Amino acid sequence: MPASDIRIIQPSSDIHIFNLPHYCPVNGTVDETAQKIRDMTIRGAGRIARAGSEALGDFARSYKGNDIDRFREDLKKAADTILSSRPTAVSLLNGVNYTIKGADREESVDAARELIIRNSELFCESSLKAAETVARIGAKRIADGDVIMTHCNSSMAIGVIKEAFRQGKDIRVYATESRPWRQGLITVRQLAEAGIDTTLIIDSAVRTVMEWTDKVFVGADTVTSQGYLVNKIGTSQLALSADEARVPFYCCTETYKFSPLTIDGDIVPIEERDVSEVVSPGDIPGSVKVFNPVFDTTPAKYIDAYITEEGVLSPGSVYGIMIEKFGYNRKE
Ligand code: RI2
Repeated sequence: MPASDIRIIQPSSDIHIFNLPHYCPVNGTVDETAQKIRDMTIRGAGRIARAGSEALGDFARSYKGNDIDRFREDLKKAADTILSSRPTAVSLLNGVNYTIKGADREESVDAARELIIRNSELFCESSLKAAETVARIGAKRIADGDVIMTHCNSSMAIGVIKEAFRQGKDIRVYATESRPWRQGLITVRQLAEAGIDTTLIIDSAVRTVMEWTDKVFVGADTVTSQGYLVNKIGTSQLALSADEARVPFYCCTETYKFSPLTIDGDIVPIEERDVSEVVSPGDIPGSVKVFNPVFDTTPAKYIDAYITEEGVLSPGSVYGIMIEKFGYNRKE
């Protein structure tokens, strides 16, 4: 059962599962985008942040009306709608905050609109640029002949692996299935399409395969001020197995997945999704409970480095970068 310092959140709506989408053009209304994030048509910590930011940009672009007070109220509702879609990845919160930053100081709807559209474009551009930088930096940690393990479907980890391969390094990759959503199938498809020697493993094969793995690369949903990693359920098992086998464990992440809220003591909420993702009706007796947490926490001591657009960071240096990027607004 969950440890006492983890808060479990249940999604409120029905969930459509097992369709494994990995790309979806956004351009939707705020409600449509929030729904696509909730049902995981749009997924991945970086992608949901850009989708949320773009939806707010579209909200501003299509806003009718000239009453600035009304605009601020509607903007807040739109931001809250996006934020309510998934609770764990702080990328969504940081993306939304970046997009609406300064809008409350504007005195006309036109000025606020322009600011939000510009912020949204800047956020999406800098997010994609950060991904390129992380790929370039991370690829240096991969040597010719390396056997790599990755978990779930992280565009950041995949970017690093693909960049190393593009540079001509001969690598092999083991990718976990990542039950229950099986995002690992997206990963193996993406790696195989790039021409990389790829093997799919079930989640419980991690410890066996770790024996001949050279390095582990995973993504992040949230990184705390203590340098702890919150990522797809099962990540901590990879980290423990890697530690036992003396295999370096790297997390590839943009710094907007760092959570400034954790400086002030906030606990990262861990999403729990519907039972139907794990079992079908009739699979098990009705008296059996099902626990389906989506993410877990890996303590800093199991993480060799965070590979970010600001460079390769130790977990202990996350706090300093967090203060630099987000400041610290203590809640009194
Ligand atoms: P990128 C995913 O969450 C996985 O936990 C993955 O490691 C993380 O987002 C980061 O993804 P989910 O949306 O930003 O599948 O690296 O629950 O693509």
